[in-house]
Amino acid sequence: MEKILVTSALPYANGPVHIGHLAGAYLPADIYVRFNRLMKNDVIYICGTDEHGVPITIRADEEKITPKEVVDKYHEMIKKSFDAAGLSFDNFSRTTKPHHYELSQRFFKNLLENGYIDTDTEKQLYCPDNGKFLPDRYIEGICPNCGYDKARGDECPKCGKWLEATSLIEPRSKLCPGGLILKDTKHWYLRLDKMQGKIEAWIKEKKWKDNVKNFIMGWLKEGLKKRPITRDLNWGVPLPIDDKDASGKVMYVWFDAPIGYISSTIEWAQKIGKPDKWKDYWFDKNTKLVHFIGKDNIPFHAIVWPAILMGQKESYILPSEIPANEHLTIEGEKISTSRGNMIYIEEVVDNFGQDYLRYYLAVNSPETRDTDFSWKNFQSTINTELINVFGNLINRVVNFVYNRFDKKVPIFYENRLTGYDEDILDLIKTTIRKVKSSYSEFRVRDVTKLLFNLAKSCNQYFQDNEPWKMIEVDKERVSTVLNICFRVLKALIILYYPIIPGASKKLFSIVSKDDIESIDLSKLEDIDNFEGFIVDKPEIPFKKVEDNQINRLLDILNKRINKIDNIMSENKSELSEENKTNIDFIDIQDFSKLDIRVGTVLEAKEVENSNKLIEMKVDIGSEIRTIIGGLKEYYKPSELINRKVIVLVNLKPRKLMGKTSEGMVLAAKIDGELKLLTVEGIRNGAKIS
Ligand code: B3M
Ligand code: ZN
Repeated sequence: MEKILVTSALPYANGPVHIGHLAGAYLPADIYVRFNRLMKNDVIYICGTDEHGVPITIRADEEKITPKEVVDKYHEMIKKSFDAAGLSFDNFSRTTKPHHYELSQRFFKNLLENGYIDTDTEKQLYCPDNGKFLPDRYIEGICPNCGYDKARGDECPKCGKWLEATSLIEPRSKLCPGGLILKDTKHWYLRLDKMQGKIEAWIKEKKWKDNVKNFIMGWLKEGLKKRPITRDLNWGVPLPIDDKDASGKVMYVWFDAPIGYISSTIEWAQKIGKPDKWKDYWFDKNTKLVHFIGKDNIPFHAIVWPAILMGQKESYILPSEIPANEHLTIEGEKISTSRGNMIYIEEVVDNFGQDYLRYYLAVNSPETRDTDFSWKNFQSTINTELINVFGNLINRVVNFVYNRFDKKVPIFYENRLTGYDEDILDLIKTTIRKVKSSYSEFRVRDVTKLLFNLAKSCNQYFQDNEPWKMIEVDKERVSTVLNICFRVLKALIILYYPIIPGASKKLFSIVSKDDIESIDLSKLEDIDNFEGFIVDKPEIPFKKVEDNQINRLLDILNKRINKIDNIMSENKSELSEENKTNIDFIDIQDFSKLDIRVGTVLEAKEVENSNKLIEMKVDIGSEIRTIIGGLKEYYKPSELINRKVIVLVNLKPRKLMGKTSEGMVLAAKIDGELKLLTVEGIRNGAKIS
């Protein structure tokens, strides 16, 4: 029996989670955990929300609430979404719990006393306007590595490089328009440089996925450098030291967050009434520690976190495996909460239940490369694999036994086996073996392929044997065929359990009187003959995914993205919360590109065959422009004439309903009402700046 401690990255409690999160670090972990529970391994699954750091304070600023209110709100929301997806954590904690603070402070002290933390004074970016050192997430600039102009102060979202804010070219504040200056500040540093040798030696023996190993090797080759692990912020774990310079500073979120894996385990032990039980995992060299993460989190888990553990006084175990997944895209495009290109977990679960979501994300697991979630493909995958193949197999096999064999799994005539029968029996055995190794090596996509193949082969076997015909001719033969089909069903139902636990649990009643969770998969190498077993006719938990459901969901997604080439009535205020809050700052230079002027509407008429557009002639001082706008729902043409308006005059001319529009009249929209912007007492042609 193996002892396994599984974790999923602690999601920041700064916003809802979506299917991209699920596919990356959560579903693969839950599948692995459920598999190991069936193997009767000693496995616990630990997680919680990451409640510190600048992502939280940024969100608090945006929502105009306190950081505490932010984390309370999103902790609950995230937990609910994870429940909806069927994630079976043994404990789901929070990094704002008092015992987490204590533990993090103990970790810090140990490192300090062991010489792995020291202080340094460095110049950091300071905002004179609000009198503060700016946390790196509040800073943006050009990536020194790849030139991307929206690199963040901590990392570049484009090339993935971990950055220091001071290394950004032309750094700017996300909060203030004013410039930043460099100023001395004292911070505490983790001496990764002192740990290079230890880490190298430890990593050498690891057989990790290429994406993880390559990343780390790159870092090690550059040479590890000491990293500041404190921040000028008032939200986080206070430093456990008596030093006037420590005030106003807290631990860097990436220092305390992984310690959350331990504090959540401690909480679990307390909850089950065995307060010391966490030590059985964290201090036992035989524990396999498996961290499921998204690829962005590799450096922290493969280098910084092990270093923190190595520098302790107690001997904690180190990560054994770090399965890091690539990204999920949606409808071929990068997931982006600010653009609205994402799908919430509940959107899928509320419409189709958790099993379909889990199944599709398992088939499409971004294990070795980015994979895509597309609604149409979701529909065809579910309808083909779960309905037409697996569901159909269950139906026809169960119905046949019900109607022709008096609800009993029929007799297996061993001395009459054909080569075909033996092939299927073999396939059951090899599938069981291969599925087990795929699950234990984090290859869930392979599992789905193996199981689909077994179901398909069995369908074909049923078909080829024509039991509905043969039953009149040779009942013994048909009896054997159906017996074998039943073994396949049993194998499929058990082996699918980690992926679609809800469906498997229900379906298991067809082939057993026990609970599926009582199976010991480690002992299962074949499916025994269970002839005579009385079959329970189940309600098949699979319903076809219909076109209208998919079209509606596609529509919702598209509306959210609001791709629609907007005429002037584009309505930002109706967009989702994210659009309101994730401000994409521009420079004054960007703004000055807009040529906006005062004008007067001289003529206005409806555009033929359009239920939105009105064509106007607008005097902008120097000339008269034809401008077409989506105003019909809000204004009669006659109401527009003689109005003073604000016109964007250097917008590229566009064709709308066959007519060219030479500019845009500005308007504001709120609560479904649109109002033209207007001015008084300013001459046409006056430039707005
Ligand atoms: N909260 C980053 C993330 O959610 C971070 C993970 C912490 S794991 C200890 O991607
Ligand atoms: Zn970059």
